[in-house]
Parts: sequence; C-alpha cells; structure tokens
Amino acid sequence: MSASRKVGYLWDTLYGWVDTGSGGFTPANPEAGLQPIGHHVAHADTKRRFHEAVQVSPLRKELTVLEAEYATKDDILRVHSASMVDSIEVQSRSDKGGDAGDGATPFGKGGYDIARLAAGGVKHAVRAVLQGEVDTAYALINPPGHHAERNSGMGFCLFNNCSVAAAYAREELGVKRVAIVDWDVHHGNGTQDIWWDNPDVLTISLHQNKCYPAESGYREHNGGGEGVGTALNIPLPPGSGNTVYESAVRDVVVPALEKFQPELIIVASGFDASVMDPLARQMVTQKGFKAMTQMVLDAADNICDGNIVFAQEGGYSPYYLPVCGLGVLEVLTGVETGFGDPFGALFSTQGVDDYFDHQKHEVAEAAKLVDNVPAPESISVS
Ligand code: 3YP
Ligand code: ZN
Repeated sequence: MSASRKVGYLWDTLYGWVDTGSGGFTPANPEAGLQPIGHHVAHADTKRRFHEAVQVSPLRKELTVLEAEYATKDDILRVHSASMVDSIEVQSRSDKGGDAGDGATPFGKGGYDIARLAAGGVKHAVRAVLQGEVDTAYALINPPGHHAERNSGMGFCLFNNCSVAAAYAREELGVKRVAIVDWDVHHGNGTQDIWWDNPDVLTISLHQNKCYPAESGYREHNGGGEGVGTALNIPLPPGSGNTVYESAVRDVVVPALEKFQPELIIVASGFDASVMDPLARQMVTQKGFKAMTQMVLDAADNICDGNIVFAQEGGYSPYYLPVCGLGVLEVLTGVETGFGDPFGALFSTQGVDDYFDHQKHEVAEAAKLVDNVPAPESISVS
C-alpha cells in the first residue's frame, strides 16, 4: 500500500509536556473538597497516545514528518492583544506557571513557549501545504486553541492556533480567503471572535448546543460589520452521532465552503464529539470522523486544489481519541492501518447512526445560513 497523497504530520515531544496541573479540572482545593488527581481531564497523555498509535501503525512510513516551530510573538500578535500575550508570557516565567484567563486554563512554567510551539506547528503545516511540500497535513498540536479570544485565553486554550496560522497565510503567503471548519464538540468562540467582522475569513463551528462556553454558538450569531454571514454556527442536540454530523457537513459545511470559495481550509479537529468523551454528550465514532474527513477533503479538492490543513483541538478520551485520530489519517493517506475500530462493534448497536426529527430540524435550520455566506463576487463589488 502506498499513500494516495503526500500527508504532512507534525508532533513535538513538548506537546506532551503541557502541564495542566494536579487538579481534575480547576486547581485542587481541600476547602472545596477538590482532590488532586494524576490526570487533569485535559492531560497531554491523551494526545501523546494518538501520536504513539501512529508510530506503531503502518501510517508511520506513509506520513511526511514536519518539524514543529515556534510562532514568534509577532505571529501571535496578529490575532491577540499585547496585554493578553504579555500576561501569559510573564506568568510563564514563574516556577508555578499561571492561568490564561478564566481560572480553568492552567499552564506550567514555560507554557508560553509550548503554546507558541503549538501555533507554530499549524503555521508550518499551512506553509508546507501552500508551498507544495506536502499535499495536506495533520498538525497534532497541544495545547488547543479555538476558545482563545483576541483578549483572553479560556477553556484550556492559550493562543488561537488555527487563527495564528490563518493570519500568517493571509499576510505572508499570499492567501486572502480562508475558511476554518471546527468540528470540536465545543463552540469555537475564540475563532469566531477574532474573525467576527472580517469578510475574508469564514468560521464554521459544529458543536453540541449549549455545551461550552455558556450562551455561545447560537445560529443567530452570524458575523458582524463587513463580515455579516461569515460566522456560521451549527449547534447540534446532545446525543448526535455519525449521521447527524455527516448530514451537517454535507448539507451545511460543504455548501458554505463551495459558496465562499476559500483558497485554504483549516480544520479545527477536536475528537470530543466522540461517543466516549467525558466533556460532552455526542455519539460520533471513528466511522463518523472518517466520513467527515472524506467530505471536507473532497470539498478542498473541488474548491482549492486540496489545500486543507488539520489542527488538533480538544478530545479527552485516552481510550478513543487515538482511534478517531487514526481514522482521520487513514482517510488523508488513503491507507488503512488494519486496526479498524476496536470499539466499533460495541457502539454500533447504541444508536450512533440514528437521525431523529429534532436533529434533522437543527441541520435544516443551519442550512439556511448558507444563503448569508458571501460569494467572492459579492465581496469585490462594494
Ligand atoms: C473547558 C472548560 C469546560 C469545558 C472545557 C472544554 C474544552 C474543550 O475541549 N474545548 O474545545
Ligand atoms: Zn472541545
């Protein structure tokens, strides 16, 4: 077997050294009965296990290894305020690290540098794809980024990695129109915030309705100013599985991309919509992630010469995240690992492919938003 396209793959040992502390979620606190625990819910081991699964799979020799690189402070400042970046940089010098803004985004000493390494990983992946070094790429980065807004980190995210890479592509690589497709189960509020009124960056978020953050990701939130129609939210009911997600991609995401005609697509690839994830209540299995990957890959082939880059976001099942991740890489390379989905038989009888009327309704409502997405012509004529 040999890969049908040249797929870049990027991981760095330091991504596995992200220190989320010894609290389970917020810092341990005896007065509140919050016990310390070996694994914070966002412990880096979950993503390291994905990397190690890749290394023992036949994909190892099919992938083109890309080196992580540090995003510069100026790269970060394209999408974040100086006060926010400075706050993280200063706290990062402390032996005990700090928090990126909301009390639930802990980082250890040097966390600023690892966060720059994550953003720089996506930067490199984007450059490698746009310059033809590889056909497509998966940047298995950590910490994640999509909750980080212009002025604050939150929800385990320090810097908005996908946005740093999108801004880099726009300002240094001659690309104007970028689409960011976010299938992490939580709302990509930070990405939406950064590009809210920008008509040249389309942000699409599929997420569990009313999951996280609070009061965020409603369909009615559709972009502002010059960017009306370029923030697209697809909230899905709890309990949504493969068919719901596949339908949302087929009926909303792909038509929106076809209308917007981006030159580059970045996928914010979280695996926390999976049936085993502890931080959400969706039911996507490896099969659903593979189907979504095939659909956005085909869209990229049709729209922008296959210029699509995947960047890791959330995902908290150490058991199942590696399985979902391998599925995405199988589709990108066109090579099967031979591992299949070890949990597939168990979940296949639990309703993971159901598509109920209330779910169809939400997808149909979201599909109406495609009308608001600006086509290139409508932007150039003002
Ligand atoms: C951050 C705090 C509560 C929920 C959690 C979500 C992190 C995540 O995976 N975001 O995409
Ligand atoms: Zn998430």
